[in-house]
Amino acid sequence: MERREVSRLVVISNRVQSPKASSAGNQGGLAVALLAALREKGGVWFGWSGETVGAFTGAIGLEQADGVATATVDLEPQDVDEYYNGYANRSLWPLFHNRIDLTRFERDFEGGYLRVNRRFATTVRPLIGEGDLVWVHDYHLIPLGRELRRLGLTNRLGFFLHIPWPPSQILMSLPSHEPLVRSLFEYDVVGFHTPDWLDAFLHHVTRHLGAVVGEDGAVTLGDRAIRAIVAPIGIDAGEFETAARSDPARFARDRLHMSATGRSIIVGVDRLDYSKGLPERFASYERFLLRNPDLQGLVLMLQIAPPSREKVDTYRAIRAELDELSGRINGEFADIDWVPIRYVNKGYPRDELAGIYRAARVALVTPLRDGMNLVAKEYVAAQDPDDPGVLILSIFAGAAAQLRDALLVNPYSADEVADAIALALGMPREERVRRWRSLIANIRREDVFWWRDRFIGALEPR
Ligand code: GDG
Repeated sequence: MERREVSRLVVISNRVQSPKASSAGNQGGLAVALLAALREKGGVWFGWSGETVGAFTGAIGLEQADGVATATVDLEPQDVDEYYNGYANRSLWPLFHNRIDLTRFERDFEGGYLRVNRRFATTVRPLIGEGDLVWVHDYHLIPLGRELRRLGLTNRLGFFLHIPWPPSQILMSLPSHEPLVRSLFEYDVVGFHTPDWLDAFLHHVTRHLGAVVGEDGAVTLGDRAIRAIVAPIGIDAGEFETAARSDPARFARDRLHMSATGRSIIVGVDRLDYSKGLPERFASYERFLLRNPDLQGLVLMLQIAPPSREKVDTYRAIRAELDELSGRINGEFADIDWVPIRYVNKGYPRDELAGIYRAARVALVTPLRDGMNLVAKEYVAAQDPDDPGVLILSIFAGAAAQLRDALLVNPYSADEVADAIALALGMPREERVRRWRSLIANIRREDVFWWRDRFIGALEPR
């Protein structure tokens, strides 16, 4: 057998992004970066196909496109209910976003989560060669490392959490939180977006599990020592800056400008998710309109919010709440030739999205809690360097740790956000340019390739 000079990369995540989507321009930055790494190093991306079958078989669907191999597996409907819609999106997601009020704890969910993690491990195990680096993504697959170790895997194993790490008192309301957290010690490297999420993790494992942080930064629990690192994800800034100058972007921007008839556009783009602070955002905008009657009729807010996770009741509830709220605000303020909020429940191709960002004088990125938030970075990258818009950013988005020159706000305070909107709309060009230059410098430097290399650099054997 041919000896491998360099280690291959095996990426494992809940869902796999098909390399075919990249030619259609539908790929997010994460997929672009991981596919590029897979292309360079060779290897495979493994995950759920998104399809269901009557009974789990473990049969792998292999695809090879554009120099990258993807391997997918179908799940049973019960797996999807308990693992994906259940434990991942009704237990872990709300809890890790501090929404204990929306969190459901069910033994069946946990059972399904562990079962699917075991199924993933057994299915992907034969695809992993000696010396391959294995990089597991996100909250769906926390115990996967442990399941792979149980099957005898000794490779370097890394885990990256894309969402926040919760405070201990919240985490501890999760039944079986302890084995879940302990399972992270089966990895070699565990990564978070920000120092805050890392600190919360370190606090928990040292205070509640007796782990010890060594001088070299290694975190030891029992006979396992791991490295816990900060690696903030970025975007493919170059690609997005180019997209913003493309024909489809220009077309979308012109269409929006024409329909706005000279009004200043305030944009929001979010998956329809309760963590994104959309009702609070609408209420802040309403406060701004009330406080600035002279500006009524001169601004409009465009909120793009493609629905997500519609099988989960809390997502249906937030959708109904926003329908009601946007309708009420529009009813209250609209005139024969003006509607204050355009609320759109559909997604747009990436290049058109770049044009929409560029058309907007202000972006409102006001999540109540967010691991990072890539929309903030995309908005900045899409701006015209000579006449850029202003980013209003929640202090509770991971991105606030890097984007210090945004207008940072507390999203729970309608007054504070309303003030920031007024400030942004009146901000002189010189200040907009100064802030934008500082933001774009960070976004270009700490891009998605920098993030990937930082993580893989920590994972590679030394
Ligand atoms: C999780 C974490 C972390 C949205 N609408 C459209 C569209 N989008 C794209 C955006 C952006 C992506 O979806 C959303 O990314 P975010 O980072 O804002 O949020 P999550 O989906 O919650 O992602 C988050 C991220 O993982 C990465 O680690 O930053 O904190 O929660 O790229 O552009 N894309 C298109 N049309 C739309 O209408 N094409």
